[in-house]
Amino acid sequence: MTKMIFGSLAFVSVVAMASSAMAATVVPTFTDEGIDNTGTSTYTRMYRADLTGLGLEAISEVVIKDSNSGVGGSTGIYSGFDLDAIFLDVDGSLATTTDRIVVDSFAFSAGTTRPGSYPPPSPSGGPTNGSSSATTVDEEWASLGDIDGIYFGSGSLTLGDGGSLTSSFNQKITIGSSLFLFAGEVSGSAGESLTGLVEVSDTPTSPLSPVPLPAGLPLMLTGLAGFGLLARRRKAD
Ligand SMILES: [Ca+2]
Ligand SMILES: [Ca+2]
Repeated sequence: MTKMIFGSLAFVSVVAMASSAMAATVVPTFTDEGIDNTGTSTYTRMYRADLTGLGLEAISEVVIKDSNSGVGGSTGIYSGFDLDAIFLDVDGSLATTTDRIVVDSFAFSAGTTRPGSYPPPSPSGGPTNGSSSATTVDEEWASLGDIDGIYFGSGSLTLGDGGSLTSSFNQKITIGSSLFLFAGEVSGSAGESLTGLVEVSDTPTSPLSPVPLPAGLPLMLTGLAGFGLLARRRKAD
């Protein structure tokens, strides 16, 4: 819960397929969309980045890193950036919700927690609010697809100082003519901001990224599929 004017900045990395084979890095511009009034939270400030025009073809994962400023947020389980929601949105409007594309899986690395009030463990069991361990998000508690963060309560994930969250999509999301990234922080302070760093790469960087199949495996799978077809044909005979 970032109560300070100079809160924790976070860096956002979007790892995506570039049109060229070379890895590239671009920085998106986040706009402050104000306190959200479409969800159930009354404290969450939403930030939006336009993902078109950046030379990307598709998005595979988004990485948010707490800036480890040591001054954002509160102490204990509320140290650092408090993420309420993260999702892609086709039309860029929060008012329309059916075009949101939520994340399929998360890889979490908790940052450090400051001494003081609210010592760990959190009600969700991990070192920070919304984590169930130092490497696991309590997805039910944090509900990162929904804007529903409760101040000093459920509905968000606190990263901890220097913590990071990798949000992955099972299938790369094609950007097309319109695609936006939304991220919300549980905070009512206008001093908060989200500094974006978008990394574009065709090389997986996260443990959750798809790992290329061993050379022999696709052949084996094709063979197995062939057996299945044969079996079905025989059955039909
Ligand atoms: Ca929308
Ligand atoms: Ca939430």
